[in-house]
Amino acid sequence: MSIPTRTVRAACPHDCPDTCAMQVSVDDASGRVVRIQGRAEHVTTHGALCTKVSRYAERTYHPERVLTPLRRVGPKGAGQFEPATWDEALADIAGRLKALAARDPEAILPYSYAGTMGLLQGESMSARFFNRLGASQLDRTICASAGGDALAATYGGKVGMLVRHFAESRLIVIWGSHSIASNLHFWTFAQQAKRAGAKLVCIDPRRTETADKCHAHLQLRPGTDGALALALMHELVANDWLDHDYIAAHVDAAGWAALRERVKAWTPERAAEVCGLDADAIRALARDLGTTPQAAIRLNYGMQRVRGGGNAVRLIALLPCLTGAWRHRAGGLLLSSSGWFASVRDDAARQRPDLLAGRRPRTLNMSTLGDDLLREASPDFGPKVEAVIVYNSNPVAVAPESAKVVQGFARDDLFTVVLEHFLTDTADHADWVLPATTQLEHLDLHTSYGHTDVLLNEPAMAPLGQALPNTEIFRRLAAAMGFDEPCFQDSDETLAAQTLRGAVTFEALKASPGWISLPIPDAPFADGGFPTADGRVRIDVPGWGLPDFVPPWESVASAPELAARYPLAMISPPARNFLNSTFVNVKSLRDIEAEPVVEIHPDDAAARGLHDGALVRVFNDRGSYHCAARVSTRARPGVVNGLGIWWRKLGLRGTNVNEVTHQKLTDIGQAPCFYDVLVEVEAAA
Ligand SMILES: Nc1nc2c(c(=O)[nH]1)N[C@H]1C(S)=C(S)[C@@H](COP(=O)(O)OP(=O)(O)OC[C@H]3O[C@@H](n4cnc5c(=O)[nH]c(N)nc54)[C@H](O)[C@@H]3O)O[C@H]1N2
Ligand SMILES: Nc1nc2c(c(=O)[nH]1)N[C@H]1C(S)=C(S)[C@@H](COP(=O)(O)OP(=O)(O)OC[C@H]3O[C@@H](n4cnc5c(=O)[nH]c(N)nc54)[C@H](O)[C@@H]3O)O[C@H]1N2
Ligand SMILES: [Mo]
Repeated sequence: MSIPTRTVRAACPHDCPDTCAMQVSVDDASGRVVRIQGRAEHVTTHGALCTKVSRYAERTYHPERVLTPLRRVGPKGAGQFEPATWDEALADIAGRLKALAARDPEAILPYSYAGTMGLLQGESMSARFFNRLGASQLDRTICASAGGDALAATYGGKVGMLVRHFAESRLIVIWGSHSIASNLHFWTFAQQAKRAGAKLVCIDPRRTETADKCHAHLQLRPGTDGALALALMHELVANDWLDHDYIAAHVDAAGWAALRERVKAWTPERAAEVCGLDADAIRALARDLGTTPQAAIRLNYGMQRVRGGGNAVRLIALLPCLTGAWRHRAGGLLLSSSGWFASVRDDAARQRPDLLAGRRPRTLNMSTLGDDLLREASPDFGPKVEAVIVYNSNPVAVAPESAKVVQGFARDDLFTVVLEHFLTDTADHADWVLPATTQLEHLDLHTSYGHTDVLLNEPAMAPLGQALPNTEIFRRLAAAMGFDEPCFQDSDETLAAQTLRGAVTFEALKASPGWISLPIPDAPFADGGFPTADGRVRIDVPGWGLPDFVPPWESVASAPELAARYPLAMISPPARNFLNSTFVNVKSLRDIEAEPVVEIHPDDAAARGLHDGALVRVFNDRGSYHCAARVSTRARPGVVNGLGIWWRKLGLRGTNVNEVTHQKLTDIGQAPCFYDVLVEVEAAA
């Protein structure tokens, strides 16, 4: 047996709060990666990887990896390509982009998200390229901007508790998160707390495996979290479970005086009606929050994918400020930790907004891609989108209202370039597919939105075939375009050095075990000091006013006429063994998920004559998709759970759950409302 002789420090690149520290073992003789493990010494990773990422080598060595540039030879969407050389690809792409840019560079749109969360293979050389070009800018809203903007307005930044301190909490409220599936390494700390006697409460319309393991589950209607938060405040006030000293010292006084009036009307009975909960369950939760020191909330992004998601986050974020839970390091709230990295990340040095040279291109919202690809030029829109360059994202599968997204990408007059590992649904629509490296094949740096460490990812193996890092692809494209600024020659090492500053430098990271923890106080807001202008938590936000309950776009209560035709609310949280649409093509993982499913409550199934396993059609005016019915009390009556996000071509009849989602946006942050949807379900013909 050959013994691996080399280990490489790595970081998990996926869009997940855990950002694990990994160790990659490489067989020295063959140069092949033979094993990927979690680093035992890294506190949050603690030696454990999820099922998906422990199979990362299977993904890298997948026989269907794209390993040469591919030129389209069939109709758009057919996925028919022929191999080409890099020189041919770059010359053709540069020629097309130059011609467009000569007319109007804003006709060119970058489209990317967090396929890798790496600071280098994400927005570094790519951002320089599009800034220099003067292309349209992209507002990256598809995941977290409702909650993120709300949190930043309330606390002054995307900051919160340190995740490891949840292990000491006495009460943990898991709010809008299926932690076991999507934040596994937080769950480990929650388990420690549970073993030490803590109470765990889950707030989720779906009875997830996480909910099963909590002491209480508030199975509310989707999009009603704001009403619940208002009723909790009502109870905190009514029972005087308030930390008056903390409020006086650290909370926006006028805002609280006004909000305190508003919550008077939000009795538990009123919220119970809106949320579909039992008023006593709301009272019990308020009592727990108001009387347990070391009460912690793990808020997550699942609850903000609805019209009122931003306001709900503003309200929930206030709860630990009213009870003074922040006084203890195991109390408070964590939605995102990404704001803690502001002092060590030099985004301007990495992305070079100065290359815009005074131009101010329009910004398009990535969540309305379907509409925007179908728009003609107009004075308020600007030029028609004539080219899209996609990297680190699979919009045909993940963007809302797929029918329009597909129709847009099918346009014969749209020039599409996709940097990818695989022929995804989006790559199938490309004029050119360019082979990108995976995390095992390139250098990168990572910060996190769930913990507070900066991680190093060293390349473990040579790139397969002709694959290149995103950075190198944009470097070569810049050269082909004739961009001669010296910053387009910066190597990945140079980019890495430019990216970090202050307490964490690239040199220090290279000399570290593979990560450096930010120096953050144990109980960061015990004495207030929120990163707002005056250090106080903000309730009344200029331009927004006081936070309030904002009802869903689509629900039985808020859209009764629509609900007469489409009576079921649908949410579409991720399937556990996929990461968004990544890993759907890894057979061992797809085999665990077996087929796309919609969970439906036994009463709703019976009313429609559906049995478990039946092939069903889920539909509304926007579209329909096929999947198997899973009759289960994991679904609330009146709510169906369409687990995502399948590749269309690997699902049933070439569609997925985003056929029925819409492009209306959240109250704050211009984000999509994936979990704010009405549908009907019927047996499929
Ligand atoms: N295995 C796995 N892990 C992932 C991902 C994945 O696809 N697969 N995705 C990653 C990404 S991109 C992200 S953004 C994070 C997301 O991580 P989280 O923010 O934790 O989101 P989800 O796990 O999607 O959890 C969403 C939960 O919210 C519930 N939910 C839906 N609507 C509502 C509502 O109106 N109110 C409340 N209270 N709950 C609601 C859903 O039923 C679901 O259980 O996870 C990351 N981790
Ligand atoms: N209905 C519904 N829709 C949703 C959601 C939902 O819960 N329900 N969740 C939403 C959320 S939270 C998010 S974050 C978005 C996610 O949407 P996306 O960001 O599009 O995420 P993925 O589907 O994982 O696609 C990422 C792609 O990037 C590629 N990739 C990975 N690394 C690299 C690299 O280094 N270079 C290049 N060139 N490519 C790379 C992968 O192969 C993969 O195809 O989806 C959203 N869509
Ligand atoms: Mo996300």
